[in-house]
Amino acid sequence: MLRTRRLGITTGAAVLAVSLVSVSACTKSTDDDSSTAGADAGQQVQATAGGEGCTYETYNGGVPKLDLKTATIGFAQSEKEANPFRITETESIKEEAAKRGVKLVTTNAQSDLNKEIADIQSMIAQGAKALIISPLNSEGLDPALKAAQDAKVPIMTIDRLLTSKQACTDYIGWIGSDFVEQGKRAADALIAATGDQGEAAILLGASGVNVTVDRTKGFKDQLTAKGSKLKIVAEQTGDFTREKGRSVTEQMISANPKLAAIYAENDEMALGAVAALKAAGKKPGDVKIVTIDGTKGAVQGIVDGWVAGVIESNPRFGPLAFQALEDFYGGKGVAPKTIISDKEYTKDNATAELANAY
Ligand code: GZL
Repeated sequence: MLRTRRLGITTGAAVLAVSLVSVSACTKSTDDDSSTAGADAGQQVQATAGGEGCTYETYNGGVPKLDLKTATIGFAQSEKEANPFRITETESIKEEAAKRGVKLVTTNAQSDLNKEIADIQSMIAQGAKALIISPLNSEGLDPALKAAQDAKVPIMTIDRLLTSKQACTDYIGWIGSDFVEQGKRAADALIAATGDQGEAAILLGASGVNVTVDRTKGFKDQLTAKGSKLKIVAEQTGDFTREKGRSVTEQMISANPKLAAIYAENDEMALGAVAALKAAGKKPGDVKIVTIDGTKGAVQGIVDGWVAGVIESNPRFGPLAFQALEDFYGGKGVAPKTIISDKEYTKDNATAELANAY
């Protein structure tokens, strides 16, 4: 069952480009194709159908129907909120819950997998009847998933994907970015910024996360597809953190004095790299950096000349996550994958678009 929702439909494709001018308008009717022109800027969403929509009746043999106005919903955040991506993601969930009058309880695993498991188990014990989870890793949440299954508490996942688990069995569905596409766009931006020449390094994201795998795959595949002359001389994880991004970059520029380019798999690592370059006496633009997220710090880095390009990874999942829960309990069904669209910041739009960064 493929639900249209104010679509600019790509006919014949399994992917529907959904333009939600105002998410609130879509909570009234998801089949409504009436215009809500003039509404605040919404989100461009691509819904990959990939099978029947999941409902409370079909999920894992059926779970109790909830009224979102009276039930308690839990949100499990994965990483510590030192990263604007995490801060914005949590804010988006809280704001949408408040807008809908939903009772929300939240936890933060502080980047510790065992704590995320305990957080999920404790929210279930406290009476959460449905969960929105941002997984820390793509594997390893099994004890928490089992506790939720045993308690018949359905889970909507956002952000990172539980790669070996099944939609509508282990979790309702997943909302996130196309991370492979992000890597490809980053490669195009780095090729343009460097004139497609010189030595390049990759600051990899955290290991055991599909985001890292996909952003790396997309980047390398695109370099190959474009016959790029960029030479990757180093790649090492910076764990998605600023501190490690800085220390790894210090090592990379020391070992590769001719380094001309860095692909950072998130902005926190990119800003760590900028700090390392500054400490090494480099000038803005000496080393071209392309990064992924869309934080204010990184986009300001474009304005200041330290960063060549930023591919957004949109963390504003709140409206879509609660719309999914509404559709799950309302019987319209939830797609296995919903891909949120990401913008791009360049030297041509960074100043004008800085306000939209997070
Ligand atoms: C992407 C998310 C990534 C961000 C990083 O959905 O999982 O994790 O790009 C964050 O900033 O650490």
